[in-house]
Formats: sequence, structure tokens, C-alpha cells
Amino acid sequence: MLEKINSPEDVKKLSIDEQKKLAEEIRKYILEVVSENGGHLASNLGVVELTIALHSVFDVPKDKIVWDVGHQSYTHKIITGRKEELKTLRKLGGIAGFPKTNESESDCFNTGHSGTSISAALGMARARDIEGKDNSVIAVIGDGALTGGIALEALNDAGYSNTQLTVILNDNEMSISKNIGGLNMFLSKLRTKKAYTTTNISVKKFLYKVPVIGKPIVKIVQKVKRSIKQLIIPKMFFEDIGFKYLGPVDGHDLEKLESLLRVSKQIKEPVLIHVLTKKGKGYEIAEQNPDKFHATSPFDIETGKPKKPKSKDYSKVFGEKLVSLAKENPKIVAITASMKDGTGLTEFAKEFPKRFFDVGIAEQHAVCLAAGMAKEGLIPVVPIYSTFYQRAFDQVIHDIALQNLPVIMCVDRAGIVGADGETHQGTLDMAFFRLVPNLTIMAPKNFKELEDMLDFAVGYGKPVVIRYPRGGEDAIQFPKEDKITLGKAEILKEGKDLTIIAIGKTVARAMKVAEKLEKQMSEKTDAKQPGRSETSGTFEENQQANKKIGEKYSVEVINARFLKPLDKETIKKSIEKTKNVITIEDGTIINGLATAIKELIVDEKLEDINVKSYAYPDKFIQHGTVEELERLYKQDEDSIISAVEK
Ligand SMILES: Cc1ncc(C[n+]2csc(CCOP(=O)(O)OP(=O)(O)O)c2C)c(N)n1
Repeated sequence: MLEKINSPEDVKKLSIDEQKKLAEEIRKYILEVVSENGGHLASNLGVVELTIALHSVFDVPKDKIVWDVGHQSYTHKIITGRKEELKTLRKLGGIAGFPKTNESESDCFNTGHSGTSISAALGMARARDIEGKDNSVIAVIGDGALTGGIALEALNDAGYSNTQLTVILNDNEMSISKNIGGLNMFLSKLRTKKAYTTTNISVKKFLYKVPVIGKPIVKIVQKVKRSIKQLIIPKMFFEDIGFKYLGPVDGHDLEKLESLLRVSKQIKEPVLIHVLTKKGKGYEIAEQNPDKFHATSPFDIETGKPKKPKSKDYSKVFGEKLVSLAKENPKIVAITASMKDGTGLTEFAKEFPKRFFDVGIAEQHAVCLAAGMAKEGLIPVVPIYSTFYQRAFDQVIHDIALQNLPVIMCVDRAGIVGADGETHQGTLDMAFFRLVPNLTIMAPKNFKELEDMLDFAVGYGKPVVIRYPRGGEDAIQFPKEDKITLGKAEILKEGKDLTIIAIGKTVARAMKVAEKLEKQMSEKTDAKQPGRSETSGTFEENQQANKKIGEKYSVEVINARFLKPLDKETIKKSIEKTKNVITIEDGTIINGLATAIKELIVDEKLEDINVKSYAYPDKFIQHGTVEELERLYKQDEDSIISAVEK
């Protein structure tokens, strides 16, 4: 079947049995691609039938489907002309793991962060009404994403809007791990009401076919339905806020799905279809471990084991350290916005269940909750990925910083994250945190320094931001580990010709660049000396000569440690000495380390200074591996060295 599918039209031509076969083939194909390239597996396997049904009933691109988060859009990509391209999924220059309007006209809206689909779809529906068009607009949102503030804000507005909008609630009882919260408890009650609603729909369909008396009877049935519903489902939240509720329906039953979607298409009001799906459907190992297979690196299909074993990463080091700190200090609590495993909090949750809070995909609430706890004397630690901290910017300012509350904001996945691409790169956090008064901002050069910074933060009593990257530390031996002191940088290596200032993971790169530069510059000077070449003289003579020349060109490496407050004294002294500065950071060029150093040079009226900054341009950074992107944007060791030499 898959061979025949090049567009939604091809799906529409298939019988239900053929579509069932197609679903199986698509599952197999997605499994093959994701096992090779990595990606979001379980969520995609869960929505294969739902996507086929949507494309059978609606006409994309005229009709608009907004995929919430968009991590589940692989089947949609396959059906809408990107079957072959799926093999390039998440690779540099290949197709993205999320919907992209510039990739296909069938992707009507870019997504990546949870909860935006209903807002965006309602916007499109209202635009349609104003423009006098007649297309359908559909938002597909998971039960996890529905826990976010923006989703609830949009439901509130949409229910009242009286416009055609179909919200498909893809309920698999999972966020990345088990979904939690009051809304989830409410959905659990709805999930069990299968027989009632399904019969109701078919009765209605049947009655509509009865001439003359059909419609009035439907009206009576609807009235009865409402009162029965109040009895059976104590508070029918969705209907009460203005949606027509259809379902729950088995999300793997193509016939039922398609007939409900057709019904929804006729209703010119907001409709919510409650679809029950299984995360990981069809791949037993993912069905059993849907959280592990939510997003995965390449793996072996037979065993489900990763192709490359996972090595220790910053999140794990953070989690372990937090457990040991919490054992000593009962005031420490941890909050996650639905990312317990990803942020390394699994052990903490087990050890301290009463001091651990998973608030759902609700970063704004997570941060404000922390502020409240801190106000009453606790020490909340809130690890959130850099890109998702963007959601909580006002809470960081208004609820934490303004009241100077001792919340420890751990910014995980800071910097380039790789294959998830532009919606997920953590390049903006230094820039936006640096704007906020009262914040202390740090970034560790290695695991040990992360532990030391956490020690410092717990004892500090004011708001602290600690940013660290995805993955592991650079295998490099640093010459020393100074104690963490507020606003103090660490001089890792002294020199007199060039100052390299780096922060976080780029400190290791700074050390390597410094060593290679010294060596290369020495060799150059060496070659330029009249009558000398590397091979002339005895070994000892050469050693001596090289040592002398080495002394001639030397690089000072400063680990800034604190972006704020910046160690102006140490940095100024070094710059005055060398007159040449390079800054290196894993973030945007705007308002990070580069800006801080340039401000210092201007403010302190340092004259005749050469400055060159390595950071990401003022652009959204696409997907690819971290190493590829570093090379592409000339942030890698070799690019820096050759630019400095020039
Ligand atoms: C604002 C934000 N926070 C966190 C995430 C990380 N994240 C991606 S998918 C996901 C779970 C989504 O669950 P659900 O909406 O139920 O979709 P499912 O994967 O179960 O289909 C999370 C937490 C995100 N994408 N956006």
C-alpha cells in the first residue's frame, strides 16, 4: 500500500481494509527510520490511524491541521508527499522532526513547544470567517499538552467563539511519562464512557435518515442526552465551556474515527473529539516502555537497545547531586514540568516523593509555584530545558527576581541541542536571563563545577540560574578547580598575547584552542626566524628554541563562570595585558558573554583592543548534529583557530 501513497488523494481512494494495511506498513516504515535516525517513536506509532482518518476526511492544504508539539507528525509527512524524504529525518539538510511551513504547504503552522495548537487553530478559524472562506480547521492535541496554560486559555476562548473548529484530544494517558493532574483524573472518568457516546452517535445518524420525524426526534434525544450525560459524567467540562463533545472513540478503529470526523465536519461550531490511542502502538517494546520510546536515539529494533550506550550526562550529575544535597537539607524541593526523566529527577522523585512535584507541561506554573514555596522558606530547584524556560520568562521576572526569592533555576539542554532543531535549540537563555535584575547566572565547565555551583546556589539565598548543556562533559583535564566565589572568574592558564574568555561547555574548547594556537603560532614564528627550521639543530637545541618561542606567544584562558555578576576586575586586567580578546559561548551573539565583554571594554575605556566573538548568529538554528552545527556556524576548534591565525 505504502508504495502507492504520494498524496492525501491516494489515501482517500483506499478502502477501510486497505487503509488498515497501510497503517501497518507506515508503522513498520516509521520504526525503521527512527531506529536509524533517532526521533519521536511512541507518539508517532500512536497516531497512524488517526492521521490516515484525518487525511481521508479532510482536504489538506485547504483544510488546516495544526499538530500540537508536532512530534507526532511523521505519518502526516509520509502522506503529504515526503515519504522518501523521511529517510533524512532530523539530519542536517533533511526533513525536520516537527511541522515546518517552509518544508511543505501541508504543514500549516510550525510547532515544537506544547499547547499552542488550539490558539493557532482558532486564529486560523477566525481568519477564515473574516475572509469568508469555508475550510475546516483542526487542532490535534495530546492529553499531556492540554495541561499547559496556553491550551486551557485557548479552550476557554474557543468554546465561546461559536466558530467551526475541531479539537482532537489525542488521549493516550501519557505525557512523556504518565500524565498527571486533576484534568487527567477528569479524562479518566470520560475514558470509561465508551458505550454511551458511541451508541448515541450512531442512533443520531440513524434518526437523521428517517424522513420528517427524524430531526425533531434527534432534538429530543439531544435533550435527553444532555441530562443523561449530567448524570453519567458529573461535570461535562467540555460541553459546559461551549464545545460539542464527541467520543470517546478508539483511535485505532479507522471506521469509527472516520465516521466521527465526518460528523464533526458538518457541525459549524467548536467540536472536541476525544480519541483514545496507545502510545507505541504496534511495537511491543515501545508499548511496554512508552516513556523511553517517546524520543529515542538510534536503536536496535529486535532488542530496543540503543545503538550507542548512553554515557553520563549533565542531567544525571545534576540529579545525583540534588539527591545528596536534599539528604542534608530538608528545605530542598524539586519541581518539574513533565520532564522528570529528561532533567534527571527520577531518583529524587523516588527518594523524596513528598518533596517532588510534577506539575504537567506547565512551565509558567512551575516557576511561580517555586516562588511561592521560596517565599515560605523552602529552597525550590526547578530544572527546565532552556527552550522551555522561554515560556516562564514573566514568572522569572515578576515572581522570582522582583522579590529576590531563592529559587534555583537549572537550565538544562542549554546551547545547541542538535536534531530537534530550531524550536528546541537553547541559544537564547543567557540573553534573556541577563536582562533580569537580581539574577546570578552561572555555567559550569564540567560535571564537578556543576556540583560546586549547586552547593553554592543552595547556600546563597537569592535567585540563581545555572545553565548546562545536553550530553556529557568534554574529556579534558583542567589544571585546577577554584572554589566557587560569587562573581569570581577562574584563570585556568596565564598568557600575555591573547585572552580567551569562555563560559560553560566552551571553556574546554578555549583550553584546546589556546594550546593549539600556542603551538601553531610558535611553529610559525620558528619558521620565520632566519637560519632556523624545525629540523635544524640537535633535539635539545630545538626543544630549547621552541620553549623560547613558546614564551613569545602565550594565551590566557579565563573561565568566566558567572555571566552575571561578571568578574570585571580579573577580565579587565587580562585584556589590558594582552590587548587581544576572544570570547566563546554556546548561545546567541546578542546579550551574552560577547556583549558583556564588549560593554566592559567600552565602559572601562580600554583602548586599542582587538575583540573577536564566537557565538551563534542572530538567527534560528536548524537541525543537525551538535558537531555539524558547530562546524557550520564556525564555532568548532578548527574554525576558531584558523580565524584567529588570519
Ligand atoms: C512547552 C514545552 N514543554 C515541554 C515539552 C517537551 N515535551 C514534548 S512532547 C511532551 C509530552 C506531550 O504529551 P502529549 O501532548 O500527551 O502528547 P503524546 O506524546 O502523548 O502524544 C513534552 C513534555 C515541549 N515540547 N514543550
